[in-house]
Amino acid sequence: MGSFLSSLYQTFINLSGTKARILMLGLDAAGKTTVLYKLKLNETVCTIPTVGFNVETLEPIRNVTFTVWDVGGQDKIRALWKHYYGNTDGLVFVVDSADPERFLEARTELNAILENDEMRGVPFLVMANKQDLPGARKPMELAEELALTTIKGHPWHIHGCCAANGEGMVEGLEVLTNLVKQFQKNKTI
Ligand SMILES: Nc1nc2c(ncn2[C@@H]2O[C@H](COP(=O)(O)OP(=O)(O)OP(=O)(O)O)[C@@H](O)[C@H]2O)c(=O)[nH]1
Ligand SMILES: [Mg+2]
Repeated sequence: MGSFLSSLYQTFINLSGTKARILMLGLDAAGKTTVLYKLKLNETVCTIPTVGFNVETLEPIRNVTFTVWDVGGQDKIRALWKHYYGNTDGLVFVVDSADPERFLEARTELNAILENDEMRGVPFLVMANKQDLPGARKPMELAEELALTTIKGHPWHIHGCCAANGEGMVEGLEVLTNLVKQFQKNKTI
């Protein structure tokens, strides 16, 4: 009976599609807002540093509808990030792959986010952004700089992308849809 109900539930989810709340964070100028509007409008918008947040609902990716919260990353407003943690199904952490001087800062911020109780078990995607710039670190190199393999309790994936032309973003999010579905399933057990 239990497995019958569970497969019925799965069928329902598959038919209706899944909705997920995605939080997009990262240091200032990593490219979060550029990512968001490239995904939403397929346009490269001219951004200014975000004070506060932008929120957009995207077209479904693999039957998952992401509502993405892009929160400003300047140092003095990072204290506000925690107010967005509640009910997060997935984190997108955007990094400027061509800015090695700030990798340690990015790593520290990522760890602090993931250690918060409200983010327990939340899967994350690192967008290794700005792959078009000379000297940009490849995703595997960036994974090492951010010490991602030492992070416990959070499924993750890293993907190279370029928000300026859109390359790699959807592919990264496709992987995130699987991690988010698993996270949501675990929550209902
Ligand atoms: N070359 C290149 N530049 C990019 C890319 N993505 C973003 N940028 C540029 O990086 C700068 C910062 O981008 P934003 O999207 O405003 O960065 P942000 O992460 O939203 O910054 P905050 O709102 O301050 O947290 C802008 O000049 C963008 O045009 C990329 O893939 N390649
Ligand atoms: Mg922004």
